[in-house]
Amino acid sequence: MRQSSLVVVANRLPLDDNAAPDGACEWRRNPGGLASALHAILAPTPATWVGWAGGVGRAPALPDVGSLRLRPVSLTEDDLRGYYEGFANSTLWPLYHDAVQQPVFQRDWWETYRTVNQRFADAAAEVAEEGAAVWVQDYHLQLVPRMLRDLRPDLLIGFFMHVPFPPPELFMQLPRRVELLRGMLGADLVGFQREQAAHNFAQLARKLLGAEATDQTVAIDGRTVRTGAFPISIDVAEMRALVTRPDVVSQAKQLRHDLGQPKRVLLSVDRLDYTKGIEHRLTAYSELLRDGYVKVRDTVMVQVAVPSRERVESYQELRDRIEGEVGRINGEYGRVGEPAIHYLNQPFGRAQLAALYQTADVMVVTPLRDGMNLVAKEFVAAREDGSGALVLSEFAGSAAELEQAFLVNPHDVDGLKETLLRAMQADRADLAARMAAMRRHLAGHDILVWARAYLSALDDTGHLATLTGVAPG
Ligand code: ADQ
Repeated sequence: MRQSSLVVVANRLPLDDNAAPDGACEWRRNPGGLASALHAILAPTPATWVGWAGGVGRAPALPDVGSLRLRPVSLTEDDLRGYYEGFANSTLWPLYHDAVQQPVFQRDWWETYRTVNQRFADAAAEVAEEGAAVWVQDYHLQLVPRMLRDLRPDLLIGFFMHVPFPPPELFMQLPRRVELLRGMLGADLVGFQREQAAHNFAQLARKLLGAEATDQTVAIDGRTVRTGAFPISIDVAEMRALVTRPDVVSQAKQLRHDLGQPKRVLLSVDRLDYTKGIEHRLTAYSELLRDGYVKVRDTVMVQVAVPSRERVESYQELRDRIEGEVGRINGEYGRVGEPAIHYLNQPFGRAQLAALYQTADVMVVTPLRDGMNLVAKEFVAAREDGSGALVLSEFAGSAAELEQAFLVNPHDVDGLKETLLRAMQADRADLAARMAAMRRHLAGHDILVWARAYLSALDDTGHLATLTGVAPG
């Protein structure tokens, strides 16, 4: 068994589902955001990624991707239901997003979640060399840090939560709250998107475990676990390279032509998820059409909603509701050849997404709650000419950084309508000043800065830096 000095453990492997039979495979740009986030740093580092390859049953052996080794973890149909669709995505996901959808507490899911977490921990323990750093990702694998510490006390263990970490009032609802908290506390460093999450975590450690905790450290079992905010970002250079490519520029022009050369294009790009606020947005837009503030010939809205978690009932219901509403709005306000909303329920390549971002005049990112939201950052990075407006929910982690966006509370539909109008009518100089400030921020806070900040905080002794060559910032 080949071992690595840096191991990433995440639910999914960063692969296409259908790697070519000759073994050639590309980085998977899956709609989940995590793979796109880690792509930039791992490519040049000799590391192993432990994760599920997709599909059920025995996982195939996978070839390396450049210097990255892939260690697949297999899941059965029952594992998928109990661990992935059940505990992770029907209990934790809604609860961590302000319970905007009622979390489901089904007792038999827990055992599967625990067993699958153990399988990931065992796989990580197997591929990590002596003293290696293991970086565990997200709410699917909250028990892994402790399991790994029990197996391999020599390891440096990091955990990063991509989604919000909720306040005690919500977390306390979880039947397995103590085990989940203890699981995370197996790490040396627990990272979050926002300071508030580290604060919530400290409060819970005090309340549930009687630990001594501040917003920076939790003392437990004679160890000190460090915590902190590490807001994730995107590969800014990649997006900038994409939008200057001649084929992408002409694709963007073609898109605008195909949309009927309207005065304004509003764009939203989301995973089809109830946390993304798609329904609130549609309500606001349809009322603007009804009240005559927006005319179909002048303005078009493009809603890209990439299919997600399609076997989970609440996602099927959401899709039906959204498609019903888009149909109603187009039926009522569209004309022949001129729909009010262009709805696309399909995945896009990176170049296509870049062209879409270039086509938009107003980017509408209005989740009800979101750990970060990379789409907002991708849009800003794509605006090489400094034009365009970003309407951004206060409840997205990115709002703390992109302060010059048109910030909005998406629950307040009247406020949302008013903000959409302000963004549509803003003058160019105002928009340019806002965009310039956001682009400056992003230029200094890209994915590499994020990864270096996290890894150098994890590796405060500098041990890992010598092993991997991932130099701290
Ligand atoms: P997500 O909830 O998936 O991520 P987000 O951060 O917006 O949300 O990332 C989505 C990614 O998927 C983006 O990179 C986007 O370009 C891509 N994408 C969207 N629609 C697509 C389409 N139709 N085709 C192809 N790609 C598409 C979770 C958390 C977020 C957190 C990220 C990273 O919920 O809050 O920002 O992880 O930590």
